Amino acid sequence: MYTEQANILSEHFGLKNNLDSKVTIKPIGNGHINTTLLLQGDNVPVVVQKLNTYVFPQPNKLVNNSRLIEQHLVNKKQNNNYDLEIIKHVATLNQDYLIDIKGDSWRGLEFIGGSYSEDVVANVQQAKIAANAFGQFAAALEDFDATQLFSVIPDFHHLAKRIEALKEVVELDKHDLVTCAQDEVDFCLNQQDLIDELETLKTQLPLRACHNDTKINNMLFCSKEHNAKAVIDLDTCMSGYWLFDFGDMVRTFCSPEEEDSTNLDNVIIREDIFEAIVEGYVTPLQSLITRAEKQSFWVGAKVMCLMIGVRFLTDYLDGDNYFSIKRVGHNLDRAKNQFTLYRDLLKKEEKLRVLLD
Ligand code: ADP
Ligand code: GN1
Ligand code: MG
Repeated sequence: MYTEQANILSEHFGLKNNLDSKVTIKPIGNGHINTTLLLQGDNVPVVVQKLNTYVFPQPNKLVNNSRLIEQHLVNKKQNNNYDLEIIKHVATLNQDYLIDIKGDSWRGLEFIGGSYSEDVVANVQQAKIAANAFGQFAAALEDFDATQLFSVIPDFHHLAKRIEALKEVVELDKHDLVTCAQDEVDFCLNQQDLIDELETLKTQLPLRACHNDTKINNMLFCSKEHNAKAVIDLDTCMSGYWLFDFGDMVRTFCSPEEEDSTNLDNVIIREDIFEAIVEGYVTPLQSLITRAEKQSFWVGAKVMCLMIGVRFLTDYLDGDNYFSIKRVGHNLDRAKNQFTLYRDLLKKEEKLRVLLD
């Protein structure tokens, strides 16, 4: 697979010393959006990504956004104000950052070797390390002017609009699937209180430059030391509220099961992991974060567990156009999993909320 593209890309990136040099290409990671592959020729390997233009219709704007963040972090690092490695774009020999191959948009990223990503957090220590990395990333963007960023996905974390989108696909029911998910649909359409709570909160919080996709596999651990190596997947960096970044960590770190697990009895919020996220994330933000912001994290946790479930459910009913799937009903499984997690979060409110005081 992708042999032709591998040859074209390796020429653009100058990875072959001779015409008959061999290149290899293989998939890496478990991202749901782009196609991510490791390309190896005679020289250093390059991560190549076929950008998902259904999700990101203007890939040049996306690359431009990530490169602005990249440059900001490089400056920080030069001044010893950022310790992590930085995910950097690789220019082609013609100094381009996007390559068109048969209508597909490809880009190159420096491979961050000696690293691994996780899909499930193994223990408290790992949660603290990862949350701390996302906290360092957020702190480093504190003086970044987020108005420079193009809104690659407008209203990305707008719960009310996500529920409206669900209503639309339910009304259309193009694939005759609503009956397979009626309980889940009813559950989502009954969440007006959370929508209202979020809208009120937003008026009281500072807008920040956010990562917006702080799931556990969007950071890399060091293979040797098992400490944090890099925050990656900067595609959705846009202005927003830290509560969403906190919430997405809760959503993806706290469950001992993968996001698509159908073993719903095991889908729970691990309280000690929640506590580790608070400590890990807030420590680097100590001098920046407001009290209201820290308290808003509870709403962030609820919103993200529910909202990503709503998005999976919407995509299921819409015919699986957005998230990559590996089996029929995959998005419905993911949605059920997220709603289970959301319900467990609500059950544990009393114990968890105090950790944010
Ligand atoms: P998606 O947008 O589809 O989620 P990501 O940019 O998150 O794509 O990449 C998917 C996975 O590929 C990551 O979770 C990580 O495991 C791996 N990966 C991506 N970029 C790099 C890199 N530069 N170095 C090492 N691994 C990477
Ligand atoms: C997608 O790209 P990836 O796999 O890191 C999605 C996130 C969802 C996540 C659910 C651009 O993240 O918003 O929370 O799947 N990214 C985009 O796992 O929609
Ligand atoms: Mg990703």
